[in-house]
Amino acid sequence: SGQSDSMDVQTGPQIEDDRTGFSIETLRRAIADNLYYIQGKFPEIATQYDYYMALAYTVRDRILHRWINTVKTYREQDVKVVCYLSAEYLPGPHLGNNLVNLGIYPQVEQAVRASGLDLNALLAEEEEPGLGNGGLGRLAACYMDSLATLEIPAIGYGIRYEYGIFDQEIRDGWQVEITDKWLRLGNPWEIPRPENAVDVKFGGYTESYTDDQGHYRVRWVPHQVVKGVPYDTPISGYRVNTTNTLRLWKAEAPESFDFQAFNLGDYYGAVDTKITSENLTKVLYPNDEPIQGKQLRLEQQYFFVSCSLQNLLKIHLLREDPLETFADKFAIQLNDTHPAIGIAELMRLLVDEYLINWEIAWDITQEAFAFTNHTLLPEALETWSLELFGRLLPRHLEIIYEINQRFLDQVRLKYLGNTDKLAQLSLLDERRGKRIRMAHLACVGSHAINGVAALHTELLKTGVLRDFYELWPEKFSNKTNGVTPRRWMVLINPRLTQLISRNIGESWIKQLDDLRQLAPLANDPSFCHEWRQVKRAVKQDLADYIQTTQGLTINPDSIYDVQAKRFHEYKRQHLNVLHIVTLYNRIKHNPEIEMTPRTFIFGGKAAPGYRMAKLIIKLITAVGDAVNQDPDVCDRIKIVFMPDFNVTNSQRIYPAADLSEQISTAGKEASGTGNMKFSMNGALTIGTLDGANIEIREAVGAENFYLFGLTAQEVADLKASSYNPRAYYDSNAALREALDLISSGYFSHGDGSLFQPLVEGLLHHDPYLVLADYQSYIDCQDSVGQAFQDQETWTRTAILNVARIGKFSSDRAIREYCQDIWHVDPVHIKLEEYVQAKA
Ligand code: H53
Repeated sequence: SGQSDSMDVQTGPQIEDDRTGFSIETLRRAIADNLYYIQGKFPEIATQYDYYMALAYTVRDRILHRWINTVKTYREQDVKVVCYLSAEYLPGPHLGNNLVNLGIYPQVEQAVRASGLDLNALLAEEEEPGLGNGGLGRLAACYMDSLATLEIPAIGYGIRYEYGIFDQEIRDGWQVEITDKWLRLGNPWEIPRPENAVDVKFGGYTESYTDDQGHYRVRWVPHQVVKGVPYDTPISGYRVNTTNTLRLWKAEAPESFDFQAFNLGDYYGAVDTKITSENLTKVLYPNDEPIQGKQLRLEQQYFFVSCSLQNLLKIHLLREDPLETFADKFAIQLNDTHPAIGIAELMRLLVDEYLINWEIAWDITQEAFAFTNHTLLPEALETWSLELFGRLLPRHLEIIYEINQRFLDQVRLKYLGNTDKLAQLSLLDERRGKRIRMAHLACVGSHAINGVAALHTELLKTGVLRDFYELWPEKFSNKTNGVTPRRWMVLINPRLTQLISRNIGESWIKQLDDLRQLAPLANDPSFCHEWRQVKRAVKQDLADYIQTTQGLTINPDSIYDVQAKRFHEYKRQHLNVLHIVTLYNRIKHNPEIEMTPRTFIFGGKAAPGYRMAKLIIKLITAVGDAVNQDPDVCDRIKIVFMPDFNVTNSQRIYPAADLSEQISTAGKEASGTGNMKFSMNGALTIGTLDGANIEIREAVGAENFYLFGLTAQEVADLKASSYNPRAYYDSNAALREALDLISSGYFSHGDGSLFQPLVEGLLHHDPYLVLADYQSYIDCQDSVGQAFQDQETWTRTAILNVARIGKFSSDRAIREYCQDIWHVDPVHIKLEEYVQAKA
């Protein structure tokens, strides 16, 4: 054995020890050792999963060394820490990403081969933590990656759901939900920290008392107490030592709580308390936006926020810092309104538990918190009924009343006698049966408020948050979303990564703007040829996967036209289907028609209770069944529904796409992040002027982007002038024919009623203007089909897309948050010698 052959990682003094060494032989021995001592297996009976675990622990050991040094450094240097509060995280499988970040992918590949195994097979064994629904949770994971890579001290706080987002199966063309038992075989990436458990109170009542100094105080007498146990997962940065913590809370019964019942012989009652406590973090609510206003959901939100804030205060006091400096040491980001209750909770902790006076506590709170809004859908803005809220969190209700009163006093001074303003700004919605508006609480309690794309931020300022913008314009800023190129390029598209790095070096992986150096190569025929070969190989991989998993043959020379995202009417998967049916009709009318072959690929889950979204899935699979078997068309059109779209499965899809469908109704998609992942992998976009599409188009150049549809302003105007979808149906023969074919039962074995709700909804309501955008979409798709015929130009355009996509790195987004909102700086982590560190 000897030194590692890749010393890219700043490893410090290296001891070639089985837990830290990077040489192939050391890694091989460590895997064998872990198989024996962790899995308790010998090779003859070991499963692939056992080997995955043995490898995961091997990699974890190398990370632990860095993690411990990181935690130590943060403690010793009294640094300011970013605290990202998010009810959802979708980190995806950890193993591959950690290999990339540590820079040990090649060595591990060889060590695994030397053990007679295949790294890809082991990577495939990992169950991903599906602790989120979609964009919001995945954004949190990208941001954790960038924070570590930029060496910013950060903790991500969230919930350790025992069951993550359901697994999707397709049966008879319908979505079926299967519970996600992701922890069944153990999780090598987490370390439980029961010694850091905290208690969280629920229900009961409040009472006032006068303390020794004669101060009026309030105490909360809860009905129930739940214990929060933290589980920590290391988040490594790319080729830096920084390894931050993702701390997820699990609910348990407090040991002592029902001892009385136990002593009295009420064994069942005591166990019952345990069961109800553990229910709290049992399952992720499977709604993307809007979320469901259930009591258990509010309990989850309060639970993880209270655990996290108590934890922060504990860390702060351990550092022997005075409470007054709390906001100098922690920047707390609210990922949407889900953790907004944290504002009332920090006030409660400071005022009731740490006996700080209200004004000082309020200054600390406002200085510490910042709020990201992620949606414009009015129905997605969270509110809670006073009745439910007061029953669960009686003290927080009082605190919110107090915050509101002081806030409205301020508003009254500014808008003398304007009662409309008061009603519009109030934390309480007095109309809809008295509800607490969490977005208003988040705005009032934060020093910074941001949207997630330029258009979205502008629409916030003129729409849902306009009154707050008028009051505090200086609080508002835009932070366009970004995604991490480590996972979304390097890990998932090694062929493209190698091609790029061979030509422009590796700096782009940390400085994505360096991809600009690819631009001149778009005119280099041999580079373009290699690019095409890479794309072709990646498309073949996906074709092979679809062949194996679904028995469906697709043509890798066809356009891979992909729409992969949650199902929602505003995302308009049904507009995509209308295009497919239109092409189908064209071929049926004229079987000899010239048409660029296309493979339409769909992926995505529907919220289990969202009937229309599930019906759209059924429509796609039904059209697929007809089209894929029809000998007239199946050489030109194929339809694939990829079941169970999650991080793992998405990683096969983005690299293979030629065309990325970003076709939401303008003004509805806050940002989108899948749009960025497709572009980074060389797909061209067909899209509306919505969310980050606008900025992607600006970046890559209008001539390299397929734009169609109404603008957000035109959408608003059309809706204001009583939109009549039926008129589009009446005047457009191809549209009429497509809708009529669906209504006729052609795709549903003659059952004309199956898709009626969908078709009738479009004809009579069409809230997302599918029919209004239909012709524009079809025309645009026709030009895409034409353009694909010219592979040279297409490739050049794809290369330019990648060359100009640098802005959409989450590193850029995180740098902006650091500068404008958090005011935090990088902290370099040096590795202490291992032996010394252990001593
Ligand atoms: O957040 C993404 C955006 C996307 C938006 C999404 C989102 C959720 O996934 C869930 C709730 C919510 O309010 C918003 O729909 O446009 O890209 C990250 O910002």
